[in-house]
Amino acid sequence: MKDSAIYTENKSEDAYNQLISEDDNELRIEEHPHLGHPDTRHKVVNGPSSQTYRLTAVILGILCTVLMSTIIGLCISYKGLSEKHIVMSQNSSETNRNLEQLKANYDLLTAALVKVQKNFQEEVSAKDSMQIERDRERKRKELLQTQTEALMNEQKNLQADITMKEKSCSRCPMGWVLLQSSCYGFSDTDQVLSWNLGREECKKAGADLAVIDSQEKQEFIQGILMGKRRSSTSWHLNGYWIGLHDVHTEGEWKWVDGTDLTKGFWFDGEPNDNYSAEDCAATYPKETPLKTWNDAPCDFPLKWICEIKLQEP
Ligand code: MMA
Ligand code: CA
Repeated sequence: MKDSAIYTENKSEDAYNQLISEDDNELRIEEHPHLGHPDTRHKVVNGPSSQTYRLTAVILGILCTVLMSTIIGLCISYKGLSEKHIVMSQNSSETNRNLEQLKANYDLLTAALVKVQKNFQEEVSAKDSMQIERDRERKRKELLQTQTEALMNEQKNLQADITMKEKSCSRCPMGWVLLQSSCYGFSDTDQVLSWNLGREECKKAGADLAVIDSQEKQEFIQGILMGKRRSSTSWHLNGYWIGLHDVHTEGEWKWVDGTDLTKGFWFDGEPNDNYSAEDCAATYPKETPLKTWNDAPCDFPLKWICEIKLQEP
């Protein structure tokens, strides 16, 4: 039985070897005496073609293995990369969302910054305006201060003047006017007298005819006479006797207080001692306040000016 089987098997192997030989004359399969199966019992023999196949198969096997490994490796890598990609996509979405949020925040902040800048600008403008207004107020205040000081000064001077005038005026007769330390009285408008009679009237009031021995007195009295002037009356009838004469020596003018004339305020061409009969001096209301005197006859009827010299307080 066993031998029969081996025979059958040998028969089959022969057919197989023959078939192979028919297909390829270069390939020979040798029976292996120790192994029962053709795959293990035969080997490719007889020549380089068999070796080439084997080598090719080995190489192909290796290549397949490498390829498989590579494919597996690539699959693993791909899987890893896919996972990474998913994670990165998720991260990217998150990042995009964050970026959008940041952009929105940036826009909000920019708007807020613009608003703050605008407010700041307005505040600066308001501050500048206030500064200008404050400077203006300060200047106004300084001006008012200066004016107040000036007014206070003036008030002080006026008060002093009033005090002095009250002191002096109280010592002048009613209707007389004060200059420095003298009271001056003017005769009534419609009354005229000779130089001597006019002087008498002054003496009745404790005075004498006026001594006008300074420019200030001359101007002061002229101011008063211009106020009393009557335009209808002839100028030479509108004069006022003053305390000056040259009755003793022609041309030597003396004041009633005994002093000599040092400076006169004569009209042009005066004193002219007209008709050699003019020894008394009078003053007239004239437009030229420093040229108002004339010598006239002493018995000529004129108005007069009296003076009371006050004692210094
Ligand atoms: C003239 C002139 C004077 C003189 C008067 C007298 C009008 O002026 O001669 O010098 O004193 O007359 O009235
Ligand atoms: Ca004269």
